[in-house]
Amino acid sequence: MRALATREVCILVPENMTMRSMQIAGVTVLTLMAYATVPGQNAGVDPRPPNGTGQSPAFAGQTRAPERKANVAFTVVTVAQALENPWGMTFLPGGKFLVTEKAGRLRVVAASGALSAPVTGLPPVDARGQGGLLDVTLNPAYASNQLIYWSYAEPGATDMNNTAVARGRFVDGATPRVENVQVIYHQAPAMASRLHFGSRLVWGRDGTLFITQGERSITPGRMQSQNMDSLLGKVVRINADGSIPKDNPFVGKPGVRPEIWSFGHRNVQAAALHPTTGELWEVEHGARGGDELNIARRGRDYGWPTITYGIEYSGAPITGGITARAGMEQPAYYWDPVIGPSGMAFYTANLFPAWKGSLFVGGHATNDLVRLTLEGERVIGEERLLTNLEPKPERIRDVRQGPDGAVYVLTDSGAARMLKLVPK
Ligand SMILES: [Ca+2]
Repeated sequence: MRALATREVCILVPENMTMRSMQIAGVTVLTLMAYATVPGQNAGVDPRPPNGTGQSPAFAGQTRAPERKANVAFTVVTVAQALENPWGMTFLPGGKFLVTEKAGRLRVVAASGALSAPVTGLPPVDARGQGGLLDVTLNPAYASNQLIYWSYAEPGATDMNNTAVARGRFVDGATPRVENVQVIYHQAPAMASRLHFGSRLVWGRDGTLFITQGERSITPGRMQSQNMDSLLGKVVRINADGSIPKDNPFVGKPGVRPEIWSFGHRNVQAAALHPTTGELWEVEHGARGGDELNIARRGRDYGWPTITYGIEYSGAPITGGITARAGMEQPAYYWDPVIGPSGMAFYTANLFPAWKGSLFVGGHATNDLVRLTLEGERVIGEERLLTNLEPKPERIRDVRQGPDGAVYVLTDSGAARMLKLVPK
């Protein structure tokens, strides 16, 4: 069978049945469509068939939201180029940027686009595979304390490594540096894996820091996503100095790591605070057909690897192909086929009125920028932007709203760019 997709419906027709043979058989495509529409499941913006055959969304609109274009005319400005696999970015007061490069370099990008020499003073990173220098963020009181925080793959003994978070006082200048560096968080246990490090750093409104992580992909790591004495496959919440907030959900529970905020996650590389509710929203890399948008709520179980949409990347079913279980959270939305989510940002500025309230998600696998239209906690529309990026489509690694209201995007390659979307 193959999927025949349009903007509205997705139907299955026998592999050997062509449009012409359908017409000869006296069956019009439109008639087929009328009978084959799955209630609540549109074709969505992605014409490819789903990987998870025989799986149904838990509620209408949980996947393949209809295309909803904002028809915004924008110009793509190259802010900086010659970045080597940039991963995360943040905005310094005064118009400069901090940008991480996966290989282990943190750079200051001037408003002119000029790249600084690498910031000195960072601890070593393990840049193999998906590891490296990952996200970067400013302390909420940066203006008075100049503290910056970054996440990275921390090398350990022999082949071992783990996600870690460090902080230090940033000193700008001809040779920028960080001082008084402290590693305030180590994901434990370390594993011998080059995959699934997460990670994004997001400040809660109360000044606590959420760290999104992965489960290291290998089976012994994956199976710890549901183990509460392990930090693998967890979103954790710490104070700005690395101590544990007293109101974390599992503080004082024997056998449970007190850092844990939520669990059952796979590999969370996109996260942002919802601008109205202040809750942590995240998009995680799922199985083949199981990228998920979740609202990571305190103490909740997001199901991995017990439940998931999609299949193993090898093609095999995952734990029997179960997509739902009591006590486990359903994603607010999922993509099958996947987008390879990278960074994300809620758009709240006035520069693009038609985008206000949208959620942008980087498509690392689809070479585009995903724009979701939200209605409360539901996705009601999807649009793909930057699909025709000049001179060629590029992987999108991060997306942020700038202080100027523009949408900033990092592409990902050995010669990548920081782009800025501004009104035409
Ligand atoms: Ca899940």
